[in-house]
Amino acid sequence: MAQQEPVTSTVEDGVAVIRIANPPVNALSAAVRGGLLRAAQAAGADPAVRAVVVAAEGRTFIAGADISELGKPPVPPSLPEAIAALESLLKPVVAAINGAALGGGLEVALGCHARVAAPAAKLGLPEVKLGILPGAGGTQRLPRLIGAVPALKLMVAGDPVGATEAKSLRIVDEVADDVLSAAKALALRLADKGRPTPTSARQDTGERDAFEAAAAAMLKKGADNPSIAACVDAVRATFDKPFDEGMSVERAHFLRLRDDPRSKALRHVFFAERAAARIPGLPKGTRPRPVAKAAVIGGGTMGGGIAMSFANAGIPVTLIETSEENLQRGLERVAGNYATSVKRGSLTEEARDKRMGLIEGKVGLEAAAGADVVVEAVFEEMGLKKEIFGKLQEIAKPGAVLATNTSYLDVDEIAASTARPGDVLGMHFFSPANVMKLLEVVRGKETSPDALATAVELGRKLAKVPVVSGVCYGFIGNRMLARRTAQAERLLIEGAMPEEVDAALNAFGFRMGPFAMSDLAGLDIGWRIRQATGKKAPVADALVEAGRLGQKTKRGYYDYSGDGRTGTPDPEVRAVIERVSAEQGVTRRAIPQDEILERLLFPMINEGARILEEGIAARAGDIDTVWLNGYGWPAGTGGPMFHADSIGLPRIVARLRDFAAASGDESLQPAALLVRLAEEGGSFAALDEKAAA
Ligand code: T1G
Repeated sequence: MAQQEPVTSTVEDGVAVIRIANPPVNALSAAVRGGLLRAAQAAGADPAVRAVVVAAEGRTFIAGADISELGKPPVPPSLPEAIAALESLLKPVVAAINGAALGGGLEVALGCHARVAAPAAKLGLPEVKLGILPGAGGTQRLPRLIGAVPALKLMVAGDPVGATEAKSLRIVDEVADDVLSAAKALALRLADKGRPTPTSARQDTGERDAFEAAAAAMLKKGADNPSIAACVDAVRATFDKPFDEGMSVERAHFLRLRDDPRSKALRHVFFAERAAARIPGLPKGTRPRPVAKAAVIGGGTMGGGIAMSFANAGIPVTLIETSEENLQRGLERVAGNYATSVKRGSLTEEARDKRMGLIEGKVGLEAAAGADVVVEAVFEEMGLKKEIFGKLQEIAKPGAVLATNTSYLDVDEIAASTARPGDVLGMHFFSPANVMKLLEVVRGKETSPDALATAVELGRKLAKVPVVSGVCYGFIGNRMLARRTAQAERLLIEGAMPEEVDAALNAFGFRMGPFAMSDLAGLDIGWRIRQATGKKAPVADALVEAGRLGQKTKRGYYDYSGDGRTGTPDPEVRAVIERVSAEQGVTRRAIPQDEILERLLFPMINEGARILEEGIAARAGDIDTVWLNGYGWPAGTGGPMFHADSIGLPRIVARLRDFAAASGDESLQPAALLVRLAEEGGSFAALDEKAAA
């Protein structure tokens, strides 16, 4: 099949319309850059052309550089060259921004002499989220267009703004429904005025003092983010240096950051999150079922948060409880959460009212009858769940997806309690459910392909990051977490203190270590699970028995008698830990921070390898996506499996063998897959690539 030219050009009423068509998102591949450059030159040379419009086909304007090209040797022409060719034309060039103009896409638009945006367009410089900075003049042109402070704010936040805000920031000149016609008209009006002034020729970027103050605040807040420092440095050049020199400053930072492991990890995260939404092995033509209405069973913290997620996405939802009293409590909690957002200024009262209006409270399971998807979020008790699913079989309408929010229980056993196991799956939300991005979609052995596709698509609609997991105890995330939890407890018994264990993970980039986390969640949660499964954790059990349940009792692994939120080490905890060590006949030793870190992370990676070899997760990238979005894994290291590749699998295998030998714990022996990859010189990334091919 002949490849369609990604950039075409036609002359209409004296206006050369340069059209970019590079599905799915018009990324700026080498072919697009080359096409833009040639089209700009042709428009310049054509005497019939008075003005130029840069337009794009499809939903987006341009989503930026092709992220997959960032790790490869550059192919000319560079994007700055293509943009310079547009900007230096003596005829006015107007961007017709029909949809998202992100990164290099916005930089193309900034190289034009004016911009028209559709009302739904989004404009932004998200490069910091990829560990880089705008690399095609964004740091030099945007400050010259709108001032250094607002420009810096936009690139440091990385979040796009809508067309109206872009207009008030003066990024766009006009907002119009028919961007192409409006851009053509504007281009011709500009042509009447003579030679356009390129943005790069302007010099005033605002008050230096105001810039330095804003920059200092951003540097302080993002001290661990090298992209922010680079943005500040490049924007500062707009005060001190002519455009071309500023471009060199930007370029130097761009190349350095692009080749940094942090940016490689963040690019992996971008693609892993998107790949996770592709379900392997779905029969061709599988279509998700339509979801117009939802029901959530259980108005506790979890159920309320899930109901909010539906309402936030504009899907009407019925929140179901067993009594009027419980229902009122649940609805009040939801209202309270929304009130906090309104108070913080992150939600308007109008939006709040609209969302609350989408949540209807009802007593009794019968209220699930009209829903296309029912999410059960009651206690973690198999008997209760089976009873509910048994009843739902009668109540729910045919074809409704029946989801359980269980975090540990066997979804197949729950499915077996209905006569329609094909409709049953897990939708495991993370707390707080209205905030946390991760959604584990648990595929039972009977789950039908279209029910699965429905849950994954719904997850994306709810603005979650869905990841499909097979059925096993704890699914992907909690199964790996259990390994870390067990090691954290062992480290205490062998000689570490909670603050040392937490500090090791903080230094790695987790905002919370396992013990601070446990104090926040409540030690009774783990205790109840251990009671149910017959497992023991002597230190944790002793703390629970001493009434130390965490922040809620002001005492857990730490003491919270101060402000109730900041824990300090507690001699009583030390005494408990030392007593347990003595009871177990362990001679305590000082454990270095790097050993603590390896002891916490490598057994998790090992469990991840088992999860992969058992087919519970389809890709290593799915496991990374789970940990990045549900457990606070620092994005700059790409997730546990990407991190394993960076360390080198042979080292991980060797260390796991050391740990197994030292402890006698055979579960620490490296997984067969890990050993095989290490011996072959393979990697998890290569394994994923092979699976995708
Ligand atoms: N490069 C390569 N592939 C991309 C891409 C990109 N920039 N953007 C999207 N895709 C793929 C994505 O992997 C997916 O593929 C498909 O397109 C649909 O995406 C010089 C260096 C535009 C808001 O960071 O934010 O410019 O999984 O599922 O929800 O300064 O994509 O189907 O195979 O996300 O409708 C900066 C990234 C680049 C924007 C659309 N730009 N993209 O969202 O679809 S760096 C970005 C997005 C840069 C310059 C620098 C979103 C979207 P597949 P999707 P969507």
